Amino acid sequence: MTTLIPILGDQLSHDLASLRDVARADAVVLMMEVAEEATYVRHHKRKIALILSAMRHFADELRVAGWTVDYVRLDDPANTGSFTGEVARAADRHRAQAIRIVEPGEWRVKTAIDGWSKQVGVPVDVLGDDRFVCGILEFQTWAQARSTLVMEFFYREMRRKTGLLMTADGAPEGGKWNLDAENRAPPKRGASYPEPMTFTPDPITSEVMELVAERFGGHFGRLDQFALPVTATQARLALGHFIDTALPDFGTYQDAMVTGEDWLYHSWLSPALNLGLLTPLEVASAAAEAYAAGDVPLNAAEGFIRQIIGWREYVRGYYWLEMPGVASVNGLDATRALPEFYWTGETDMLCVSEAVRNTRDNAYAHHIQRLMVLGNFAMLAGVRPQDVADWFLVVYADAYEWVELPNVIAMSQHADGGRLATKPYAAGGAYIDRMSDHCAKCRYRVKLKTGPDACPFNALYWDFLARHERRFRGNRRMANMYGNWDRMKPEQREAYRVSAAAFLDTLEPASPGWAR
Ligand code: FAD
Ligand code: DLZ
Repeated sequence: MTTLIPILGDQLSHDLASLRDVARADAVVLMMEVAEEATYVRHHKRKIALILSAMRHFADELRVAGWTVDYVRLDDPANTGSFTGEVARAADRHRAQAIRIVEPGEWRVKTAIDGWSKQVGVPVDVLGDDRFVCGILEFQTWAQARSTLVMEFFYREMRRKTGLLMTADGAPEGGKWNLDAENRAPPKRGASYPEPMTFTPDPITSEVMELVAERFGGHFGRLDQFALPVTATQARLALGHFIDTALPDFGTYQDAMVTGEDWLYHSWLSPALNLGLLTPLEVASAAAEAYAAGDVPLNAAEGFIRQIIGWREYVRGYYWLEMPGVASVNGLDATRALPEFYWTGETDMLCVSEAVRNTRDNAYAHHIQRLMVLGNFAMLAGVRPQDVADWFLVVYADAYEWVELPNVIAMSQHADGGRLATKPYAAGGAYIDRMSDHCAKCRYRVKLKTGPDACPFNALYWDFLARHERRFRGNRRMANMYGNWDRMKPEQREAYRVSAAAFLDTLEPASPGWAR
């Protein structure tokens, strides 16, 4: 009896559940390069190249490990272009009597898989993805017992579950669960930043890059200067390099932004993590070990581990809890089209143009660029959350809907009515000025509140609060902001609103065809 084991492009882990407890002689692993995955949104060229190269490397590794791998290439003339079409063809080719697959990372793909047993005529066994620390049902049980989904409490459960940064008597290392208060320093003047580890494309990656240039040349982003890890071995080297060179300062400067510095002390490990080249536990454990060895301070190790076993696991749980509804929510009734400069980078706001440049050149931007610049601007300007979500899904090498959608719709756009975040991540120019060196170099003047030379974030911020006053005035966490608004003279309030309207009028909507 032949069991067909489809492995999707973000399931590149040798310890994948579907590869366990099955005799290699009775199984065929199916890997499929399909056009639909590259075009359901028009992914960044670098992201497509990363996934195809990592898939080809992984298939070779599986063969060396003794698996029979049926690998369908994108340029195979018989390729149907979709997972369902390729699974049906392969089931036929191998006379498969069973299909086993690990649950996918996207609702769209889950819906397709749910139809396979009927369409293909073979029973399908869908296994849980135990590469995550928290299972989908486990998160649902946790969520059901609560009225609000506070990440911090979920994170503590994950610390207890993994034992990471826990003392022998079950207390958090250092006495506190969360050291975020120590992790908000502005960038240090004249600091130098570690270079992330880069990997020169080998023949497999070079071949894929040519294919991507030919097939998807019109998609957003730069393809040259590809430097990402495409195998687990490379990803582990990158992890070790990050721990040695950047992790010690990761916590303190986690929220900083510096012109021309694309990674600062961030790890750039999300593309490899989300492909499955690294597991979250392996990455978080490496940080905990560096702390135990005295190589990194607690605020760095804790801050980093919280992102992995806290936020990353939490947004995945949230995605599967809230889908499919959360994909179409629009809690702030935002209707504006995404501005064209999200694709071209052509804006005088230096913080924005820098973040778009990083995005275009590297298929990357660090968290604060995503949240407090690109996401914040879109929310303040009232951009449709689904336009924003499409953009984020296209442009980042680490973007899969399970992690992208909650971060965009719920965290950055507050479009879910505050289920994930109790208060919107809204900020004016003063925040960006405090956390970056951008404003000093920007053509807009951050200290000016209104008028054509004022930083647009200033008027947009107050205009946002005014527009949503009914929704947010009663929010205790926003009382200070409305207190400030109330203390302003009516002329000042009016000037903010006029200035915001004048700026919003200048925004050119994105040309169609960039994302879909
Ligand atoms: P580091 O700063 O080094 O952090 C370490 C790791 O922690 C990351 O690699 C990542 O795995 C994890 N992490 C940190 N924050 C989050 C978070 N909020 N959610 C999930 N994991 C987190 N992350 C993605 O992996 N894919 C996305 O598509 C994505 N879209 C985002 C969209 C918006 C609007 C926002 C605000 C955040 C988004 N994030 C996304 C989360 C975060 O910004 C990225 O994980 C991080 O920037 C990746 O860079 P890094 O590996 O250098 O991260
Ligand atoms: C993103 C992506 C792309 C561009 N191409 C492929 C592909 O050709 N084959 C594949 O198996 N996976 C690809 N992926 C990743 C899938 O979109 C991802 O595995 C699913 O969305 C589930 O998360």
